[in-house]
Amino acid sequence: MGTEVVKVECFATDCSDIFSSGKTDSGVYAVSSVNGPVQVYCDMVPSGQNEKGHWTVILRRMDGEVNFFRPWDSYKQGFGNKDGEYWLGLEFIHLLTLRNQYQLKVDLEDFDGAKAYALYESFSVGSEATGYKLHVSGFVDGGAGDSLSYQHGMKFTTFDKDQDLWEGGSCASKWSMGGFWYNNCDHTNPTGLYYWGKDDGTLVTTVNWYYWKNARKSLKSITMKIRRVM
Ligand SMILES: [Ca+2]
Repeated sequence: MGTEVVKVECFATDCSDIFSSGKTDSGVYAVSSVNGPVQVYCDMVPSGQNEKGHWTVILRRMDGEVNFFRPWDSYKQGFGNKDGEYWLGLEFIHLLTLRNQYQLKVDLEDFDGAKAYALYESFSVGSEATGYKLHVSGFVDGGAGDSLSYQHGMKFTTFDKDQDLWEGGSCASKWSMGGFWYNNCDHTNPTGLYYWGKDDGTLVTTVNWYYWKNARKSLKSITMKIRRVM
């Protein structure tokens, strides 16, 4: 990991504001929240012509450095390293998507170097009173297939707070996975167990995105990032 560089932009609500202020390099920035500054990683790299970056990263797995098998409070508040692996926090994500409309992009890379993405034109997270319910729609295929719509409308579940539809208990607890919007249980689990290499595509616990390979193939990296619809 490189040295973390924090650039405080207290007026900014997200990476779109950071970008608009003229800071066009990817990196860790501080944005404002009701509880003071929050550090986020801003991905400013455009993914196509006529497109600017300014994505606010909400989840990133890339090397297994951070333990994601954590309780409800951790997922509510956020954890990890903003220049490495982290989860931004449900409360902050909820407040962001409450104030503005966002789209979601999920970037994937496997251990063979292949890349793909999935885009959702609309993304929001409800309040804690709703169970931080996931709203995701408007899938656009970037080669990855749609592994998230199955979990649309689901409440958030951790090993110590079961709000999923699996009757045998909590999906997170059963499979030693991190918190996520589980249904019965999932077609993707970005907070699953990190495997440092290839596997046979059958382990449900690996960080995976089922419809990319039609298999539970362990991913090298997965990034979930959101961008305000301007
Ligand atoms: Ca359950």
